Amino acid sequence: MKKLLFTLGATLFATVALFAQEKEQPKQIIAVKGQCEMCKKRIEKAALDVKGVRSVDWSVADQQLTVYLNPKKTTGKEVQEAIAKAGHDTAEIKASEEAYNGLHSCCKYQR
Ligand SMILES: [Cu+2]
Repeated sequence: MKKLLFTLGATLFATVALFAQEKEQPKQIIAVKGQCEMCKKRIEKAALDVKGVRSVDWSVADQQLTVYLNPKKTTGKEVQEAIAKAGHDTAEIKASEEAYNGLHSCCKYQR
């Protein structure tokens, strides 16, 4: 009985994991706040440094990052965490006060 329950649990877990993986899209468009070309470099570098990210493009005008990633290796959330660490607010993750204050004065976007 115990073994059966374990098998059921493992199967359920695998199904959920698979579902979560399927939900992660290889192309994602994420809102990221920034101000200038320097921000663009910083945002794109932070995103590209995440393992599994293939290519990125951030637009100053749209305040949006287009990212192509390998869903088996990373997630949009992970990319956002890396960008927030670099000082830029994203759709789901806000940069810490410290990270924001570390930005160049011309890069301090409106929050
Ligand atoms: Cu800037």
